[in-house]
Amino acid sequence: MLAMLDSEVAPATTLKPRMHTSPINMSTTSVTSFTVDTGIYEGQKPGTSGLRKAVKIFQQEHYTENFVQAILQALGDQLSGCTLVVGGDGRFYGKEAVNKIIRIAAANGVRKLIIGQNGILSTPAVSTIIRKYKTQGGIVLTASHNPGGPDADFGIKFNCDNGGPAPDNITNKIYEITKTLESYKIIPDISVDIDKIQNISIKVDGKPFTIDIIDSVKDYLELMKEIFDFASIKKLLHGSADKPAFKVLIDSMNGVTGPYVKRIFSTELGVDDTSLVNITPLEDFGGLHPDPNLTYAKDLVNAIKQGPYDFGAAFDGDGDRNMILGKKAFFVTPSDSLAVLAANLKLIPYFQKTGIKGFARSMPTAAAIDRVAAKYGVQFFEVPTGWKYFGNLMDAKDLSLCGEESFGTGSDHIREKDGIWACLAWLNVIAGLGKSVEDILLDHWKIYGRNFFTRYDYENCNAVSADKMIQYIEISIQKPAFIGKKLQYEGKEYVVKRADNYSYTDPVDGSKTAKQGLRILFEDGSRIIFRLSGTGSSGATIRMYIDSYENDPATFVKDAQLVLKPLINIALEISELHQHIGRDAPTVIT
Ligand code: VG1
Ligand code: CO
Repeated sequence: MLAMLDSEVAPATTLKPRMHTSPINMSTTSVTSFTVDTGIYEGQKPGTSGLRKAVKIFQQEHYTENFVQAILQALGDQLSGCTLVVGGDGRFYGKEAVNKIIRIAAANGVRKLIIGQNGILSTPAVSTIIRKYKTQGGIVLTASHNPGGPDADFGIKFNCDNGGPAPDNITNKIYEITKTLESYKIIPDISVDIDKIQNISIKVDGKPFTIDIIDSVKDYLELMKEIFDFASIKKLLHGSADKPAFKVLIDSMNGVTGPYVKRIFSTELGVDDTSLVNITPLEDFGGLHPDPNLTYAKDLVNAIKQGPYDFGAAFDGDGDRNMILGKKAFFVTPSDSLAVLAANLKLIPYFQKTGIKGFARSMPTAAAIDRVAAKYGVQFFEVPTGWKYFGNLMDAKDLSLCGEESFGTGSDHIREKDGIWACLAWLNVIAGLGKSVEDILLDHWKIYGRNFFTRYDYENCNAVSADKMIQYIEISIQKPAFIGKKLQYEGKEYVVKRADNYSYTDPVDGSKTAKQGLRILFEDGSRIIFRLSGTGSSGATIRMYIDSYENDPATFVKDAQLVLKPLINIALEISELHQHIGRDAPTVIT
């Protein structure tokens, strides 16, 4: 258990902060900051998307405080007098963390905090608010799709002033600070009712400090209304004289999107409340694993299979992921979703205004969007896994639309992937094309061919064995004789064209990121990819990605698992996965 290592380091305390039990009258208050000596916790290293650990790890004395102090110190010159946005996905420990951030930020010279009511802000909403109010950044309290509750996970992520997840140079800086931190600053006296929309100003060490508790939804809703054609979506959803109503079922999986879904789909678009499920954010997500895929969003899949619905969508805990389904639960892979949106982007008012600057996908994402980029002559980028790698391209105005196979889709309207945005984008496109989800896909494949894709996840593996397996594969695929090798399974043959450990040079700032996944590329464009997850909180998760292109229309309607079976088996053989980690089957297949 990797995570347990952290708790073995007991920090030294010399001063315990005083705590008031009831809120003090903030309007007249002037308070003074304290310095608290702390000890160092090992392993406060942000992964693919922030620091994610078990709640019990974050609850250790000074653990959360240390990390928050490190984030603030990493702001350097920007810290004094800055404004930060704070909010999270509503999971257990979130409110406690917000209060700690208020006390620590105030003591560190932050001038203003903008906080979502109840501590609730979806990840895309944080990005929206940072950009709209031009703040110096934000702190997102989420472990995204990881389960929540006292025995599950928590997470803290820092977003920069462009609204995007901190890039590697910043997260490395934060980590370096955690390794030498001797103390943090705090004002133990501050206690704020974050459930109430209000504006509070006090003096901290003689300087003004403001807390703005805001409506969690308002700014995000306004942005969505600027981007999409709400009138045509509304017409689609309610039908007209010649068209029946288009029935949707939206599942927030008890995550943060609940209040957003209610306001956008019910209040604005008039969708019946019975078509919006799990829309109350719960601290433990009601025991759900809030990850929108065919395994964890089974209830939605079954309801759509059996019900009268034309469309289904689900979102993850913090609202940045999405899954799109058509009638009878016709599944749109995230890679296809991205390609279809790319091909139809001009139907969305926002892109009519901004134009289409470029497309991008993460390396393991199937190459379907590459074909759309080629057809339209739009510039295209491939980046490592993690949304932070799209940010520079967007800031440089080189990128309009991007996505990841892990149910992440988004655009340059903000600097995070955006679940509700993807759902609205699909509805806007469907309204424009006047076709079913399935027909849109079938027509798309007729033009571009189909990239079959699957991802096998082996969760909670022994970390040492997983590392050994990755090393083993790397050595095997880098032998010169591997190139040109013919790999066969049940009569299908694939010829190795190239194999490497993926590395990326950011075209905007030239920064290099190495060892981002082992790739085996075949002559026909098919790919096998292995990488280790950077978002788990214990043990190791191995991800195996398979991408294969077919242009024979007879294969388009076939089951992906069937079409990909030869490559899947070749991948299992090359990696000797069973021998290394003793698993016969993956935990999750997407
Ligand atoms: C996973 C996904 C990656 C995504 C990341 C954060 O990372 O593969 O594509 O960007 O989660 O998503 P990893 O390192 O576990 O493969 V979220 O919605 O959890 O913020
Ligand atoms: Co997420």
